[in-house]
Amino acid sequence: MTQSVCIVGLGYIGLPTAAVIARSGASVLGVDIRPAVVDTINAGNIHIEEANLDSLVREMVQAGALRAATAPEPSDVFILAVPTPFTDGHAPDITYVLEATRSIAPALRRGSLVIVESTCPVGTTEAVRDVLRDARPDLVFPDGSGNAADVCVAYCPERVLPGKILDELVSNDRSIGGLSPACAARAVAFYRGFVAGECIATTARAAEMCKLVENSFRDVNIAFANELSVVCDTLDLDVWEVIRLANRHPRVNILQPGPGVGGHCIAVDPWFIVHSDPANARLIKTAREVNDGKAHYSFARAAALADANPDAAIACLGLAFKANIDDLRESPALEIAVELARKYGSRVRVVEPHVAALPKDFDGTGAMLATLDQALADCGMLVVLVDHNEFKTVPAEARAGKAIYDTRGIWRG
Ligand code: SAJ
Repeated sequence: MTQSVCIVGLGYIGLPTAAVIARSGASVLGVDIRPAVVDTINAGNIHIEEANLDSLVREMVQAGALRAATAPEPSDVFILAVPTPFTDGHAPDITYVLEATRSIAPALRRGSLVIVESTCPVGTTEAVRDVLRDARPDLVFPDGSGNAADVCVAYCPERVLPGKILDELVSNDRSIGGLSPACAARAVAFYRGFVAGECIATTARAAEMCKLVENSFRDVNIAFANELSVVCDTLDLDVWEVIRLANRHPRVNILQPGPGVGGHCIAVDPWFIVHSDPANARLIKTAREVNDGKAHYSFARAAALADANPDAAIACLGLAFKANIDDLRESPALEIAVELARKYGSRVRVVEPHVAALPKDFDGTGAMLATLDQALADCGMLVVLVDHNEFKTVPAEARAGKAIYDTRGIWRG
């Protein structure tokens, strides 16, 4: 019998996951509280930008393997893929996960498998189980004693890279943590239906921590590169040249500096570890501060260049949090461009080929969205904030004679 799968949250993770599972032969219902998103998907279209996702979603919707709705329906498998933001004090906010949990509770049946994919602080899968147990006293849930449960509950973090999501959903290994060994085994069997990478069973708590550790590892390593970039500025050295040379050592592999770290993952998840043990997560916290500080530093350097070139219009190249995507969440490029727009108003042109209009943050500043060609023609100052392909290929003649601050090192030499 065709397996039915209900995925709650149709964002950057939920929608591609829904499409890939539909392609594996399951009958998939995607759930989102935003009616416009549901309508878009049911029409065979998508509301986010991700390589090759549009054609896969269209194909799956047309084949009847994928449909969307605003509420869950009884299913064999439920996947929660909703956001976990943090509060002002950097404390994790799992409200959306718990709301999504409550929304699936009435649709659970004996034999259902519930999987949390959202990035979560350690202990969240147990909290999800507790919410389900309260809502469904007619069903038995795993209690940690190895009891015979009616419903399996597991945690399996996504680890896909935006821009390569469809490939990595299939090829990456997965850490799959159950609230019992039986839950883990059941979830492993489910993921093996569409994952070519290895599916490794563990506990829910270890899988929750594993996800946070992966992104913290990257954040710490990017912080090292960003700290080096500031030190190299002090010493009047080209940091990209220094890193290129150091990386010739067989055991050195330094990442690339930039204007800071963005996105809803690496700029957020390390705080979940810090919050769980502030006294000991010192390096992780410092890395966050170094990366956030790099955005302030980049703004200050751009502002100094703007002040030294008072007649130049200023082109901010890129708003996205990284190259060749449309995602502006936690983007240092957006933060820097907005600050420049607030300070220099109509001198500022913003070039972001992946958005159709300037975000609201620019309202009232006087800054304008421009094409790359317009900005190159009009602006005497260029600030590279994102290494989009379009920017990398700007010829040297088009940049000649302009004041340039290149936070990504794309125009070296
Ligand atoms: N960045 C640098 N220098 C680098 C690499 C990245 O400044 O050398 C910056 C980017 O410009 C961006 C930020 O870091 O602002 C994050 O970009 P990213 O490409 O490192 O990662 P994300 O946020 O797109 O995806 C990460 C991935 N995690 C890891 O590589 C450990 C991905 O596998 C996760 O699935 C994703 O977070 C997630 O959803 O958690």
